[in-house]
Amino acid sequence: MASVVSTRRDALDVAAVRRDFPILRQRVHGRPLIYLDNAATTQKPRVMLEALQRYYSEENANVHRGVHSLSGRATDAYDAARETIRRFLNAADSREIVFVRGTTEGINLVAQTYGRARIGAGDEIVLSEMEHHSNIVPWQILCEEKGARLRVVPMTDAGELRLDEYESLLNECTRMVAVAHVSNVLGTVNPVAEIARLAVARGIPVLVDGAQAVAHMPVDVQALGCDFYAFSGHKVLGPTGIGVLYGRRALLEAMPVYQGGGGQIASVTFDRTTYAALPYKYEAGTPNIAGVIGLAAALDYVTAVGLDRIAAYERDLSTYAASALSGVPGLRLTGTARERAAVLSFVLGDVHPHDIGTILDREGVAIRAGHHCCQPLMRRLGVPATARASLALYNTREEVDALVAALERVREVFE
Ligand code: C6P
Repeated sequence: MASVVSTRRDALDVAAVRRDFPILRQRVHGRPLIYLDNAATTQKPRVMLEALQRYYSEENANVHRGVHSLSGRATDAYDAARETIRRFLNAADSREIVFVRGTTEGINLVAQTYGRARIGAGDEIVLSEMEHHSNIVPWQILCEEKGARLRVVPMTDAGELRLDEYESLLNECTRMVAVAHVSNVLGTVNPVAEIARLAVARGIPVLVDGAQAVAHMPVDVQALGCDFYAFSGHKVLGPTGIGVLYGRRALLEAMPVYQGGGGQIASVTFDRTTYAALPYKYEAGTPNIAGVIGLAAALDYVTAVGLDRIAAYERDLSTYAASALSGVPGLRLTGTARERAAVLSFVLGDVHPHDIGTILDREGVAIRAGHHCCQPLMRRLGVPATARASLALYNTREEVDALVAALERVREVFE
């Protein structure tokens, strides 16, 4: 369990949290590591690492297959993890939780199953201008195959979706709305409950890309009213290679299968295959058992710390960071929406973001530079790339100060 000992009403004890993350003790180029690349992937708490170690050293066996004790124990842990994830998302039923490799696969699954069955020539899929390639390309592949087309919700210069424009894009041809919960570049928290309400009222299903939300705020898929919600384990303190697709049960029941293979069938003859019940119908092949168990441990950890508390802590830290960064001469933040998560993208004069990233690395500060898999958004912003600092529950004001000091070094180099 998390070593964070305090009641849920207390503020987050960041020093205690930091002790739970062994990697944060290391030095890079002789300086303490300041890890501000959490939107790319988060660091892992000891309890998660121990869960992986325990699984492989004490419980390793295939699930839902063996009659032996070890397989029974692995199966119990695997099934219990699904229930942990159901609770984490407040899904109505654990059969609505499908394990996938990550957000990307979750979205591809919906495009290739629901999309291929229900979307045809002349139909429209509504996305937003700030989507990650993972929530564009799978739909584009589908559009090319079916003769459907993408419609794009524009945003304001501050990085807020134009809900009036969104509503006017919904029509009798709209077959899907797919939108990010939180932008990985702008930090914008989109009003997905409102977006879902407007679509669902017209009978249009809504997929939410939750990659950048789940580690930073409580997520309740029933309250959001969405039909699908996808996220990646590695962005919420869990392992890589595991993710979750939540799907509303009636839709998952009706959709065709995704991949075929062992574990997802009811019976097979050379003439015909019938499929297993939910969620196994979508989970062909030996699953990522260790990943699932590690993910459940990670979610238990963030739940123990408290997502409300994490959200409040990160809001405060993000406000501090935005104000500190704004004080750096020549620095311009891209993304100033009113509702924002702790993602801060910026440009600094005409210094290339890759040069910023490289110089910051020499100071021990890890950020990301590039297009962040959002090339259409970069075009909208009128820049080829940005530098991005993305914060998590273990980051501190001192680390933000170190980022600002390191940016001063960048300015000195380029003056
Ligand atoms: N964004 C970033 O540095 P995967 O690769 O499947 O775990 O997640 C894809 C993905 C989907 N949607 C959003 C909003 C995302 O931010 C990401 C991953 C990382 O911003 C890597 S490009």
